Amino acid sequence: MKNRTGQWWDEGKFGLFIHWGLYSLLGGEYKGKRTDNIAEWIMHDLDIPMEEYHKLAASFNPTSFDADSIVRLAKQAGMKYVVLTSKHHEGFALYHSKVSPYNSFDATPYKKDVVQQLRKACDKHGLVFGLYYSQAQDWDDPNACRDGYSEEGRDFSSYFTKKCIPQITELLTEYGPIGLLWLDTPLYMTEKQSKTLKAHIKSLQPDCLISGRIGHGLGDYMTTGDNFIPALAYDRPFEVPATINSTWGYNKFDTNWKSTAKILRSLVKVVSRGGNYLLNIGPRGDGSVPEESITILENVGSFMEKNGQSIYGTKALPLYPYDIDWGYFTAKKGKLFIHIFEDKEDAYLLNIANKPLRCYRLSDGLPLTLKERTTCEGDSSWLIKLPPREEGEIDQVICVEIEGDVSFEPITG
Ligand code: JFZ
Repeated sequence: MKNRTGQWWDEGKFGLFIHWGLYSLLGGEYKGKRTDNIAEWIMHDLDIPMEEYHKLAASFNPTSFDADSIVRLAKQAGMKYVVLTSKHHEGFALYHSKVSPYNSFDATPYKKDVVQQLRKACDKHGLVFGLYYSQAQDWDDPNACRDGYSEEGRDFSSYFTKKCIPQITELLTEYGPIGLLWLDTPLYMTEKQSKTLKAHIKSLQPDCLISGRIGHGLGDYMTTGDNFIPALAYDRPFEVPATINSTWGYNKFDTNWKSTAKILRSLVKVVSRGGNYLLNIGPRGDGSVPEESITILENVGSFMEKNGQSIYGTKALPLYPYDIDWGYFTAKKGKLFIHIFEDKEDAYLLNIANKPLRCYRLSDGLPLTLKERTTCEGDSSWLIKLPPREEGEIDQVICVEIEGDVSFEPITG
């Protein structure tokens, strides 16, 4: 990012997204009917009337919610920031809002402020705290957007000035520094409204980053489509929001957990193209985190503990002229990291212009031999002898120390 404000975000690379709300109590099913879409959309997709949906608040008493253990899990996974859904499209706020009593403090037997709890835990463990806020869709407000299709008779500006702006004001004035406001689905917001919102956010907290989904290209960085990874390094900072199974909000029927290998590959791929990876968990209605997500995050954590240096603070690489199918590069000044996702005896690479100074396995510094040659066509080549893989190793990271920034040669043949 151009401004210093975004330094933690540029360097951190990896964050935890938390989708949690009243929909979590339903877990993808309402009165025997299952939703076939992302679970946090259940109110909309199964047409649950507002008055019916409100009743969920009366049973929101998440005694197993433990902000501290969630933030510890994120930290252990190597994540540097956390983004919580302070209010999703359903309209229910996870904090003590004076603007609307439809919140976790006033409308539930729980009577607690979730935003506050997570704020404290993030401070304790040194993670940056961010909030998701659905600024345009609010299915509890008859004047807000619903889905972009049936909006007649609505007075969006009334919702915008009476709920959206005042709630964002609360979030940015009562909870200390918010690293990032993750806005979403701008729908019918005009450019003027997005601009007003941006100016408002920056006037309250100039250092608060704004996600790309504020609309009209006004975000501090680009947000890609969910689970979509740009094919090439991008000329703007970007973030890929990603699910850990096939839903954001908890769905008890969704057992489509991604493997740790798949998650790691996505993380490395995103980072090699210069982006950030925001990986989601969907706690259950009682606040507990599905065990499968815990295991995946712990596995990613053991990789990050040994190899984090190949992720944090790295920059997008120039385009490598060859399509290698066994791995990816990440890089920072003076270092090229080769991520090897297949069991191989050696890594043979062409057209890397830099002079290699030292080569070792990143996890423990084990020195490796790198033979540098020029091919008969005149291109440079490196042949690195790889150590045997460790038990269960998904990504073997090799560090090659080089002079300056990585640069690749065009193919001469
Ligand atoms: C939105 C939300 O509707 C969803 O519930 C979840 O919070 C997700 C993170 O964001 O869904 C989107 C928004 C944009 C795209 C896809 C899903 N997109 O641009 O591809």
